[in-house]
Amino acid sequence: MGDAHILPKEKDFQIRFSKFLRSRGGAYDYLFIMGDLFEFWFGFDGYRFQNEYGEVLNALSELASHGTQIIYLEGNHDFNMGPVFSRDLLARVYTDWARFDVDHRRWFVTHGDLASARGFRYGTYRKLIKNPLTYDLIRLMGPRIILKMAEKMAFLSHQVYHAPKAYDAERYMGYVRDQFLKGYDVVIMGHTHRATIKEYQIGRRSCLYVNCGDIKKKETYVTYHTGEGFRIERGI
Ligand SMILES: [Mn+2]
Repeated sequence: MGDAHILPKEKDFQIRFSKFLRSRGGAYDYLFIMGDLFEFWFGFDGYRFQNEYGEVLNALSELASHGTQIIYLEGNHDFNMGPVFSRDLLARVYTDWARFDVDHRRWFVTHGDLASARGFRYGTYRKLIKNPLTYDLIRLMGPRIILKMAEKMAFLSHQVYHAPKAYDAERYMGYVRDQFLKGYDVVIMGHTHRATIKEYQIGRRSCLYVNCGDIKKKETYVTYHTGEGFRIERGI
């Protein structure tokens, strides 16, 4: 699941979403959070985001204590998820992408912003933002200032990222195809907010593109069961 872009003020959704998470306690071995679960996150040591997202974090913590391993793929609204996610929720956090070998198939898992650069040198921009120096600067400013800034920027980022054609579908699918050509059998992404399961024939190999959609507005997510495969789920 991913791309909920939860705002601190959206307490009603947070309560509803938390109930959904709690209802899944013990149901899954793994929870892949595909990025951009929150509208803004920068992990400061010792800052636990309880005022902003406490309800959701407590529900995730309960899931983890029921034995679900959380895996977090950082999106373009997520920075330094480690302090809360790795430390408190014992999640495995990946900044760019990850490979998993599941039931004899190779999965490539990433948020998707790296795939959707619109002619703009997004990779360079991403490295500039997601680097230790920038993180030091953000730490210097501290959570109070940064969260205020993020609140002001939320509107702007919504215009940039959530415009109807904010991503280049052709480029995006080109990136997916590149992963198939590298030998991956399954490519799992988020970012587009469009839940998808689609098969591609690459030579003799049958490959699968999976997108979890968004769990807030469209209430879609994807499950995987050994022996059954992937399924788009609707409604939380
Ligand atoms: Mn995104």
